[in-house]
Amino acid sequence: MPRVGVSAVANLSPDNFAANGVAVFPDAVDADALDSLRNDIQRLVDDFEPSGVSTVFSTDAEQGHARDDYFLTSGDKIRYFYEDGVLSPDGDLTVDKARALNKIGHAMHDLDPGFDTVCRSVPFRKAAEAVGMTDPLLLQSMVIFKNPEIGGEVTPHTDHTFLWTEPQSVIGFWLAVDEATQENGCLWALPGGHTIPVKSRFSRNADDTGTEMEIFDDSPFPEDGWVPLEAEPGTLIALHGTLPHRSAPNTSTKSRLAFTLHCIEAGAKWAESNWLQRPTLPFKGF
Ligand SMILES: O=C(O)CCC(=O)C(=O)O
Repeated sequence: MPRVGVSAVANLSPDNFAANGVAVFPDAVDADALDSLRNDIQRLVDDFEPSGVSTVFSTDAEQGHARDDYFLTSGDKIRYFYEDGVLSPDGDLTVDKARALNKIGHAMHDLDPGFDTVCRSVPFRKAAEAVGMTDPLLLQSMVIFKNPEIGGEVTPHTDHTFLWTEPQSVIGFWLAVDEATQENGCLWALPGGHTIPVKSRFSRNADDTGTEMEIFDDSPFPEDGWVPLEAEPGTLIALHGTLPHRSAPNTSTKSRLAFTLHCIEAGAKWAESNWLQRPTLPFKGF
């Protein structure tokens, strides 16, 4: 399998995307567009009313179904998801709402004009083109907070596991809004690892009441060859759907805000058993 080392991160250009499964676009989004995105994110955080959601996310076992439902019906909505451990047993927030958030998803790109503008802007469109997408559809958007001292780990995974098409077609576009470093939990990826056969598939269970993870291969991803994708604000990173990636918890005092957009090819079949369904919103392109 082709691999590059840490010192070769600079070679993760779109020209090598087929070999690496990851491409870095430095300075893709300019400072004004980033400021505007920051303002849009802040507006969503300000709009967020924790009271209803905290009931759904209470640790009470009876709330499990409501929690699954909140997630499973979020594909065509704008919804808020907490970090683990931020709720008391009664379902009350133990930290400020802005610090408690893990992410917002999953349809800002179609429901909110500010996010629509950024997602359908030249940098995302050109990046999709540069990594070989021919007829991309915008599938899901997420604000990923990774807040200081509370933002959790993202364990090694591939996006195809969660966003399954036949044939595989998903590509993730990850935008650094804040500087991302090893200190505050930057992305790590395994260049060339997209050639490893997919190990698992996450989907709705047979009676559509929750989700399940089907395991095809329970061996771990290789330990060697991972590279830290440290990124300045405005850097866009494209991740092939079968490319293993992960990030560490943010134990620092520095914020690591990121925004992601996942796209699929219009010609690929979107699985009906995928967790993400959009009954009220047909997929649209750029
Ligand atoms: O931002 C992160 O730390 C993880 C993002 C990720 O896994 C993804 O966009 O697929």
